[in-house]
Amino acid sequence: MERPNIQELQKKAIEIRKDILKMLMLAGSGHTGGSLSIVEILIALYYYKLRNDPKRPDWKERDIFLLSKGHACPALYAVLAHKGYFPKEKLWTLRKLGSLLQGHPQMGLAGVEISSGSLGQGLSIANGISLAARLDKLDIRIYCLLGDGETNEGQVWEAVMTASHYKLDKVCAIIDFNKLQIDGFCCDVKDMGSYMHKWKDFGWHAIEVDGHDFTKLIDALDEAGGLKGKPTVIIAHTVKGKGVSFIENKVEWHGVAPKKEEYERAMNELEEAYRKIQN
Ligand SMILES: Cc1ncc(C[n+]2csc(CCOP(=O)(O)OP(=O)(O)O)c2C)c(N)n1
Repeated sequence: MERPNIQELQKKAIEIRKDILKMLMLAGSGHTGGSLSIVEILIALYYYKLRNDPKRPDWKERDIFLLSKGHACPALYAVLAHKGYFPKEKLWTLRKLGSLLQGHPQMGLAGVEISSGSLGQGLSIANGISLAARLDKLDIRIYCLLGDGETNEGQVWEAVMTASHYKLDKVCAIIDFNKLQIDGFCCDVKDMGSYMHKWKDFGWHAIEVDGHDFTKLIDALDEAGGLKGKPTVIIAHTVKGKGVSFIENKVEWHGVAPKKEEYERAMNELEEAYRKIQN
């Protein structure tokens, strides 16, 4: 697979962040911090690793992406629109009555594989899809993005054991390790200790990367793709609210949208960052 131009991906990340903030500002509610932290992960998947075709969202041989931390769907919607799954204008209908772009993803919107938002379920679904694909002799990969707070859910660990028991080497979990969750730092809410040790002890291949570094993400996805006999987890260190100084690492920005004036400040910062990439 040809490696993408990293500078182009970095520019795309800024365009996506701008759209996420516009969607949220227009909606007047939604999850800002956890959407901004997953932008590079989504771009590395959709602009490099995933075998997909926006014109044929139901194509049987497509790779599957599951957003288990469904509340971060503004990021997914923006990436799907940029890829051409649906027209970009739809983004501005986020959370509006009658829109398919609700505050948590629902099936029916092109590119959305599962309805999610009730945390903890995505990895179990990834396992089910992988087992079914094995029966159907379909050579597809399944990627599941989870929040670090989400991994407090017991169901996640049932799925972790199931994936290693059945040697589901087509399953790749990615943890958005931004260290924050809804009401504080993850280590204060429920300290999980070392993620690397936990996942490895459960029989997974574990890789730790900077989740905003495209080169590292792409390498990790390639490493996961080549591994046989066990599932892979990519523990991606990220910053909640990444890209906007006054949103970064602030728990208050978990579930609120920017107001007009905050939106404009954020746009200025992102446009400045875009200029720096170009020069
Ligand atoms: C089963 C379930 N319990 C509680 C919630 C409420 N909730 C929404 S987001 C969130 C925090 C999740 O933290 P994390 O996975 O780290 O997401 P991030 O901080 O990256 O947004 C919680 C507890 C939920 N959506 N589902």
